[in-house]
Amino acid sequence: MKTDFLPRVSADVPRDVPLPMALDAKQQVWGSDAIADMLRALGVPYVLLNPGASFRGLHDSLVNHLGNTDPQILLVLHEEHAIAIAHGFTKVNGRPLAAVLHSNVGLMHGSMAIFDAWADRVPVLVLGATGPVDAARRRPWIDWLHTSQDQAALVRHFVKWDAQPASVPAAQEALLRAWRIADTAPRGPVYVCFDAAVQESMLPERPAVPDVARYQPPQPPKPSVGDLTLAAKWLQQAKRPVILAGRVSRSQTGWDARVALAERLDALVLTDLKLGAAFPTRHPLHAAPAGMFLTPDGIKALRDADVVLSLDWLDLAGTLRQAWGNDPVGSRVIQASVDHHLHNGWSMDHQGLPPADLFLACEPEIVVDGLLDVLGHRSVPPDSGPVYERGASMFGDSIDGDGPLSVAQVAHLLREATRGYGVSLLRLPLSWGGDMWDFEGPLDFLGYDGGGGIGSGPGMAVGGALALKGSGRLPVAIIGDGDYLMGVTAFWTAAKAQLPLLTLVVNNRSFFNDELHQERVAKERGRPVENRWIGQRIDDPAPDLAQMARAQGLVGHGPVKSVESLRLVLDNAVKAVSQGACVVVDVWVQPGYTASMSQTMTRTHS
Ligand SMILES: Cc1ncc(C[n+]2csc(CCOP(=O)(O)OP(=O)(O)O)c2C)c(N)n1
Ligand SMILES: [Mg+2]
Repeated sequence: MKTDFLPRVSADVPRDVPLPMALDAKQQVWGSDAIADMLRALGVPYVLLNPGASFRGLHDSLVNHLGNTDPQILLVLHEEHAIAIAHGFTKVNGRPLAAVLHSNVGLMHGSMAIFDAWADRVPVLVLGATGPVDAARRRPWIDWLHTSQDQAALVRHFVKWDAQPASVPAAQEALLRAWRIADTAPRGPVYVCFDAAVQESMLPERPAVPDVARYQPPQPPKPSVGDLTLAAKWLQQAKRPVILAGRVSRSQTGWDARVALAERLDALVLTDLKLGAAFPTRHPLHAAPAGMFLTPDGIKALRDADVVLSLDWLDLAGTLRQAWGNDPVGSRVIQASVDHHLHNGWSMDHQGLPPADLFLACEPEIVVDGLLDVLGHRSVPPDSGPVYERGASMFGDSIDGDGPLSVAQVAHLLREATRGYGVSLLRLPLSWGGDMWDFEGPLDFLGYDGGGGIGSGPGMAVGGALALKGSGRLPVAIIGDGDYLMGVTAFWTAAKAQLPLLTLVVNNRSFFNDELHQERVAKERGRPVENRWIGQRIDDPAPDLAQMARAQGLVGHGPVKSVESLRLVLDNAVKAVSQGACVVVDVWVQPGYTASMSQTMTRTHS
């Protein structure tokens, strides 16, 4: 268990309290002190929260029993941000955080972000509270409002496990179990709800904290030798093997192993812009620019494949369908995934059911390592080379044009301004194209939010920046104006914690994705396409996005409307962020998506 605590990120320490607070035998100990001790024993570095009376006991214990150290409280302005920040943090380094959500209303606020973390297979220790379960102990009115029967039912469909322990020992056990379940693949959020009466019960003595080392997640399963040998044989004998690099880890070792496997097999590799960077995009075996959907080059590579190795690819069935349409899938399919353990009858986030001629129920890294162990040299030379020209959309746009900026131009100017920095793209907008930026390592891009919840971008960017603080990398989030506006108050936590972060808002003054949907519907129905903007445009008045950043203590620039001014602003912004500033740049861009994104995204139900 990793119990090395991370640095404090802001200065909120309790006054007049010796830290860490010394406990002597005479001191009173409360139920929530034991819960806080357990969080410390688990090695939780930060606890995101917005306060609420239902967990005033736990709040007091974090502050006055533990001295707001290990874990440290980070205050958020909305519960959705608490989860999104934890989610973004864990995407970078795999380490789960805790978020405490006030009884029922706080959990309701946090629920979209919990769904996002679930769909992204990212662990979050979601803690909550209820008014006293014992009705005789409830204060009039408000404690009754704070109490729901089976509160976890609000989120049970998209957490891996939940509990409402009725005593302190049960709370310790629930935390140990929750932590282990959350951090066992497929990973995901868990929810533990603490009865206010348990938190506020006085204990006769400080309970012993269980030894966390004895409650570790299990070792990940390995494929059988027979299955590995068969997979290796198919791949080795394939003429045109394709690797679909999907939900893989952020580890450099895993990255290097994927490259080695692709090279050993001469396999073309496809990647997915919904997920974090998984393969070097400039590698000759990277077959096509990543997108939210397969691009035409990707479709061609997949359709030509005779063996497909899916490394926990997201929506394998839908992707194969993009290549094969209604024809039976013509290649052999090897699936490496444990995702099926999470599938339930409520959420369709498991996507369609893919064929799997060989199903290795293991995490992708384990399968890649296993294959590298058993693979010999190729017996048949590959008969296809790389199929796409890189950078087409990036350089297709003239960089010095006078008109409104395009997203491709913004990408180009950002690349210029960040030359020499190790950039981590924490988020990319829907209008991004996979050939606008090259990925050279696993932290170059962190992927999307899993659940498609607009408003997640700011919080997840702040979480990513928290995890990268002090790493020497330059955290950059590029987000849509709609996403920014829904989640903008998450940035206050970044200012408070003094996190370096550059956020570019590619501001098309619209929930533009949905303009495309209205356009598609209008065309189909023979109705006026010109009306597609109604109920979509965020204009007249255009909100002052930079001002919203400044109002929360960040540096805000913009609106920036030309190549020249963006060049200047970005130079300054990058310098400022490298020296610790948290900066938002509002860039006005013309609306537009890549062709394959707009076509596939808005396709009709036929
Ligand atoms: C919580 C939530 N509400 C609504 C949507 C539907 N939706 C999908 S994309 C989108 C537009 C996002 O706007 P913006 O971030 O500005 O990106 P743009 O489409 O303009 O590129 C909306 C509203 C959603 N995904 N999530
Ligand atoms: Mg927009």
